[in-house]
Amino acid sequence: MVHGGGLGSSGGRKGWGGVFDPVAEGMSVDERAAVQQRRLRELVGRLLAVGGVQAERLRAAGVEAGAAVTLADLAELPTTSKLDLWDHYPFGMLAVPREHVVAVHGSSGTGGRPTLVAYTRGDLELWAAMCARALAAAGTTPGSIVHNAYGYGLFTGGLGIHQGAIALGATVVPVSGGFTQRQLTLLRDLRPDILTCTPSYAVYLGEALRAAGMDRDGISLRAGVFGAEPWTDGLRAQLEELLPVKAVDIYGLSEVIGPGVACECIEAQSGLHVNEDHFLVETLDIDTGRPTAPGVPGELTFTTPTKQALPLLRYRTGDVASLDPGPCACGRTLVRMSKVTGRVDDMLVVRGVNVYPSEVEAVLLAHPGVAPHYLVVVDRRTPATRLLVVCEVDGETRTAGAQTADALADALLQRLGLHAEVVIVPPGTVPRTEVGKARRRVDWTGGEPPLAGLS
Ligand code: DLL
Repeated sequence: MVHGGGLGSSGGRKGWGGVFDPVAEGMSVDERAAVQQRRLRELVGRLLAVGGVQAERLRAAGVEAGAAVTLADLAELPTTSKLDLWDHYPFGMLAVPREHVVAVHGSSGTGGRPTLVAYTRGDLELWAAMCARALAAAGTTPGSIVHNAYGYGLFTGGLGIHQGAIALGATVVPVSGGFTQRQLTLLRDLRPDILTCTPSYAVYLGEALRAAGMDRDGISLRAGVFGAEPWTDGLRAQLEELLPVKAVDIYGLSEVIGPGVACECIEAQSGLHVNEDHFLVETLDIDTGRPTAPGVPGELTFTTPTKQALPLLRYRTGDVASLDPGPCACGRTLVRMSKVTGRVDDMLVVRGVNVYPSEVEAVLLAHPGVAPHYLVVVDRRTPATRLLVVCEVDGETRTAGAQTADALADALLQRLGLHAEVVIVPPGTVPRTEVGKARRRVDWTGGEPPLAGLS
């Protein structure tokens, strides 16, 4: 199945310096704008023809079939958000008959309402090409061996990178997450050159390799493609020390396609090239909703004109970053986004799992004796992020302290799919908010504990 001009006008195979799609990734800004405008117009026409919430919003904004929408009009078009996907869960926003969907994926941590996304065969091809671009940007070649330790399953990380490695012609080792001893054996025996996983798991693996006595020079890896959670340049330095890799950042989200929306190049390691021929990117001012200028942080917002099953117009991601249209040492002309610097809502990403403080609250308050005073502490002092849930309980429950903490930890694991350490504190310990919004979460990046008694 073809996407507009195809996945790559070059046929999408290896080109200059290991670039997967030299034509698409290196075209002039004007040429790309022409491609984007054509695709945007097709998308608007398609959404109007299919009907549904996006069509209603377009019509309400005065856009009818046949409208000569230009790129300059993008900022005036209606937006979409996670709420729309939840409201139309599971298949209410499909732009194709359900039978054309060959796979579904989704994101974790949303409790009873997973964010479910759907792919046609063509969407899977597009996704594979996007991940192949990202892997190639990290120095992966058709002869590479990719140790893929992103989780396989509903999460997009494992299967997205898997298909991308195959599209590139590399050898993929679908090791998925966990079973670290087995991972060490495979790293030793298969001698992969590329590691793909979350940055926190990369630290874990690196430390396990060290503990197993494998010396750094004996490790075959030379690049790591790390994403699915926020990480800093400080962690990049630590990772490059721990493992013999150049570490690059890969960004994506299920709603847009999964991994492969943007990736750093190994030449510059400085900003993530957005595959903007397929994912039109804007950064929106959080207060006004208007596009911010290059270099000014705003909410990353993507339009996916070539996706078939679930095309989204101006999807507001909640992730904050800035854009840099300037030239890059690698020769790609694709705009670069900064690392994600934060979220507009209070969603946390802990070890690759999305956590909403509101879900933590739901679990806590479902337990008799737990008071509505809690604090979610994300301990980021070390790369192996810990999630601490501090809560108060009434006197009677307090005598059952350890049992309550264990029961809550179990319930949180069930709901979030993530291990949290529950700390029960005496009544009155968690700070109260008298004015403005309650502060339910704290990022502990160093210094004194945010609450007495935490360690
Ligand atoms: O995390 C897709 C992915 C898989 C990206 C593997 C990269 C590698 P979701 O589970 O839907 O999809 O979570 C998406 O994770 O909105 C961000 O908040 C966060 N995120 C993803 N990549 C990065 C990154 C995948 N490189 C949510 N830096 C996004 C910071 C990231 N945050």
